[in-house]
Amino acid sequence: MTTKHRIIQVGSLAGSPSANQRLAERYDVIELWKQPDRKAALAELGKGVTAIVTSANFGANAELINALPDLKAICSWGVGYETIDVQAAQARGVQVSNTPDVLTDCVADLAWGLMIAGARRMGRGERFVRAGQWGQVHGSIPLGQRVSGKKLGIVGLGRIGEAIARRGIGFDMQVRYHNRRRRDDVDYGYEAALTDLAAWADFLVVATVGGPATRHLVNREVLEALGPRGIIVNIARGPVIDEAALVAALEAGKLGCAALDVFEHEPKVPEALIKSDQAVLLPHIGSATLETRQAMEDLMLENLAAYFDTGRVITPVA
Ligand code: 8YV
Repeated sequence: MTTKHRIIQVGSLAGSPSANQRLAERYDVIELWKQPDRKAALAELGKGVTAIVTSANFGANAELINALPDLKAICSWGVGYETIDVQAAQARGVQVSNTPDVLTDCVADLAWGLMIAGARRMGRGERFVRAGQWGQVHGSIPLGQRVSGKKLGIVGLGRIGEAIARRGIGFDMQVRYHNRRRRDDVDYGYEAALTDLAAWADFLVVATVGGPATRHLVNREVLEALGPRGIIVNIARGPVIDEAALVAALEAGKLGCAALDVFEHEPKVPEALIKSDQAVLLPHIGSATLETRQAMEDLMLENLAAYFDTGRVITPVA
């Protein structure tokens, strides 16, 4: 009888169709989130653990990594990995994998859903109908804004940013982008200064990575440059936008609309946004389709199995 590899699962992957079950079937899983004393559990059970399964939600910090003397691989469910201490992992020769590509289209689709919902006031219209106001009050909801043919600014032209940009061509939009560096392999216009991109754009879509390097990249100046009719969309990470500045700009009428799937302190959402008709709010569901969550689960499990079979994960983060 072969013994199962011992792994640590940092949190429950309840948003995945069958990840918890498949992990439990294949591996000797220590469910870290169920341990009342995490430090004591690691000291007692950590020896012999060769892999961690996690997600951006749960992360893997240096303390966890260094508490596991036999650790060789960290396999994350999801594309973002700003909460995993990759440096600490690499210093120990631990491989880190994520699940790129498989979620790109669904996240890009959701960005477009938010753009259209924001511009065409779909949330407000839905609330109006559900409240039984249609036919009860004079008129309808305030006029929205046209989407087709407008100017689309992308903050972060990576895989997801590009997929959002491609969809813009189908809507006859002009597309420009801001990145740390100009890309030679795309035809979209480049803006070296984010405020310039915001001043030009009708829609500014945040698709950059999270983490300290991009925290509050979208600040008061950027939001005010986008202007009173401008629409900001975020499908990336909440902290990329200075949320207090966003609320202030909306309240002062200096920004047209915020359509958000992610928040600075999620799952907490500022009361001012909840009350605002200028905001469209979703609970971080960019990748949340059956097909994509299944594909993320499969790729996470394939990375784990590949490490155990060949010594190499398939999609390393760097
Ligand atoms: C996940 C995500 O739902 O992949 C990512 O980086 O943001 C989402 O797809 C979630 O963050 C995993 O924790």
